[in-house]
Parts: sequence; C-alpha cells; structure tokens
Amino acid sequence: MRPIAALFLSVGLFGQGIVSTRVADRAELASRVRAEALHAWQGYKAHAWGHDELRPLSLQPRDWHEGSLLMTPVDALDTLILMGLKDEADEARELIATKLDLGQDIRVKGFEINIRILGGLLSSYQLTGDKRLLALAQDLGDRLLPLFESPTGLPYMYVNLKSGKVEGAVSNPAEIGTYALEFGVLSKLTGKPVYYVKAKRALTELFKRRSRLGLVGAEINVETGVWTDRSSHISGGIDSYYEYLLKASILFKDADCARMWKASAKALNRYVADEAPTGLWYGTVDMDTGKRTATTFGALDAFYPAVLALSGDLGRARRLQDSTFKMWTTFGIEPEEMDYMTMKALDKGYVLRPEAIESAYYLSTFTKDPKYLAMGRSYLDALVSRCRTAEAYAALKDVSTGEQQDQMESFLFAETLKYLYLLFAPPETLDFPKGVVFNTEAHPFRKTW
Ligand code: DMJ
Repeated sequence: MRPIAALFLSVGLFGQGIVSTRVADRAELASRVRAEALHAWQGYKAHAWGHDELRPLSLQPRDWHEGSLLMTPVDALDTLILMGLKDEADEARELIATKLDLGQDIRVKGFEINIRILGGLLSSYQLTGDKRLLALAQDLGDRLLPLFESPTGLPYMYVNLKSGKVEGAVSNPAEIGTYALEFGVLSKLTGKPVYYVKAKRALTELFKRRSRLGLVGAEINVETGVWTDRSSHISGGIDSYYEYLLKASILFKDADCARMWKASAKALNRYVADEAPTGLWYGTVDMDTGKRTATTFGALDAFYPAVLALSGDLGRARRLQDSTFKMWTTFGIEPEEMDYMTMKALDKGYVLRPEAIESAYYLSTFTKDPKYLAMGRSYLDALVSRCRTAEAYAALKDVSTGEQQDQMESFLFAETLKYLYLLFAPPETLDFPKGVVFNTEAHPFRKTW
C-alpha cells in the first residue's frame, strides 16, 4: 500500500468547537479496517463455515432457509479480493464454486437474493474472471425470472428456487425496483437481453404509478397495481428504487432511467425533504397531498447523501451527511430510527449497517474534503469499541446501553467494512466513480462493455 502523508483533520464538527486533530495516515486506517475484516472473517470460518451467517455471541451458525446459500462467503468475496486477502478469497471462491446449491426447494426473498447473491457472484466474476461464478449467476438469474410473471410486470416478493412458484403479491418499491443493475449486468455478460428487459419494465411500471406529486407509496399490490400504503419516504422499503433509477442511468447510459430519476429527485426535494431546526432531513409525507406524516429518519436513510453526491447535488449531499453524522454522534453510534425533531431514538438497535459510511466514502471521493475521513475514523472507532467481540462482530440491541445481539449480517463484509476500507485505501484500489457503479449491497460492477 502506498504510504500517504499524515493528515490534519477537523473533528468536533457541528458547533462542538473545531478541534484540529492529527489523524493517523490513511494507510494505517485502511490496514486497521483490513485487520478487523480478517478478525470477523476468521470467526465466521471457525464457527460457521459453509453456512449463511455466524451468530457472533453464541458462536453458532445460522442459515436463512433450510439449506445454506453461503450468504456470507458470497457477499464477502469481493471485499476479501479488494483488501488483498488472497488466501481467504481463494478459499471462499472455491467453496462457492463447488458447494453453492441454487436448486434447493426453498422459498427465497427475490430482493435479498438478488442484491447479495447475484450481485456478489457477478462482481466477483468481474474481479476474478472465474467462469464458474458467471455460470452460477446465470443459473440464479433464470431461477429469479418467474418473479416478474405478474399481470403488471411488477415482481412478486418470493420465489421457490426449485419450482419457480411465486408468492407475495403485496410488495414495495425497493423490492420491486432493485433488480436493474444485477439483471442488466447479467444481460451484458451473457448477451441475453431478457434480464434487463424484465427489471427495467418493473422500474417503469412503478414509476408510471407515481402520484400527481411525483411520489411513490410504501406498498403496492403487484397483481392489481394499486397502492396499499400511500406514505412516501426514502427509507427502507423504498430507498433503493430511487438509487437504481440513478445508477442504471449511469451504468447502462439509460436515458429513460435518467429521466425517471430526475423527476423523482425533484419531487423528493420538494415534498419529502425537511428543513428542520436540527438540519436537513428527509421525512415521511402522504404521496397524494404531500402532507408531512412523520419526522423519522434512521440508519437506512443515510444512503441518500451518497445518491445525491453521485447525482451531482453535492450541496444537499453535504448537508444531509452532516445530519446523519449528527444522528451518529448523538448516540455514539446510529440507531435504526429516530425522530429528527426531538433527536430521540424510536428503534434503538444497530445491525451493523453501512449507509452512513457509504455516504462518507462517496463524499470523500467527490469533494476530497478531509472532513469525511475524520467521519470515517469516528465510524471505525465506534464500530470497534461497541460491536467487536472476541471472535467476530455483533449487532447492538440498544445503542444507549451498548447491549450486543447475537447477529452478524453478511453486509458487514459486503458493505460496512468494504466502504470503510475504500474510504482510506489508495484511490487506485477501485476505478470509482469513473469505471464502477456499486449495487445496493456494495458489489462493484465494472463497465466492461
Ligand atoms: C443492505 O442489504 C442493502 O444496502 C439494502 O439496500 C438495504 N440495507 C442493507 C444494509 O443496511
């Protein structure tokens, strides 16, 4: 790793008094993150090898379904590669190529399997050239296709990987609109347009059903196309629909997606954004009237500064990131959800989510402002002091008491530690933003076409 000069960064941001602090150089921070990733990986390997996840407190394996889909290895593989953990990456790749069984008689959530497994297989294929990963990706893409066979073209929520039987007619924009990147890359790499055609149709059918104000709701029936929950926000359940409109426009130079993104961003800024005394936030409104119905914001919403930065709106991106950092520092680590008027937590859990870190990485990349490196260091310190366990990393049940929970989601590897590492690592580690678009699980897709 290239040694980088030590930096003087401002911490104690946001009126707490600017304190000039000498921060260890970026290379040292990157190698700290790498060591933490290795620590958690070794815990997974020792106690849950071949399973979806490790339970970090009881040191027992956990599978999402009856059989394992190797959730952690698939999600972690490109991170191990980018961190230069070659032996670990090779071992994970071999496990996936020889043991991943996609034909199991299990009902899976299309969204999760798409972003974690299909996304992970495709990005790791692009990084390694291992054709076995592409073959698995195509097999999985084919098994997910029945999801789109609804009367509207909006995908169902669940599919049985063996029989193709679909279930879950009531879905939401995120679970409907988060296929275009993975399916688009699969189309590019296999030469079969069907994947992108279906995924893009889902995006356009959803966009078509926006309200007069240009907003989407929180729940829709994919068979009737009727909204069943008309509240509108950027949080979980809607979030990555917006993200994929923008990212598909960039990755595939798709002018329709660009148009849909621009119209959506405008409506969000007009109705959902909230200039509160505590800063700029995005809350919840009624999709038809624009009337504010909630002033909540949480760990998941913290993805939006990254999206704003990618879209070129650095002003809003910076301000929203200041708010999300305030959310983080108010509690020492971010809660799942809080009220931004009172700054009181409504859901005190922290499940090792990456979004605040992801946004710091984007803002650091686009602005080169060292403030975002200082933020990154705060995130790293909090993660290590609160979530590190003897053998891995654990979620928090309560950010105020620090009580840990027996859960380590695979996105700790795929996203949280990857974005932290990339924030400090030499920029040439990945050709972002020029040659790379990340899927919503932080799997980097390279524009090889
Ligand atoms: C990830 O699985 C993805 O980022 C998804 O879009 C929403 N959130 C989790 C991580 O918080």
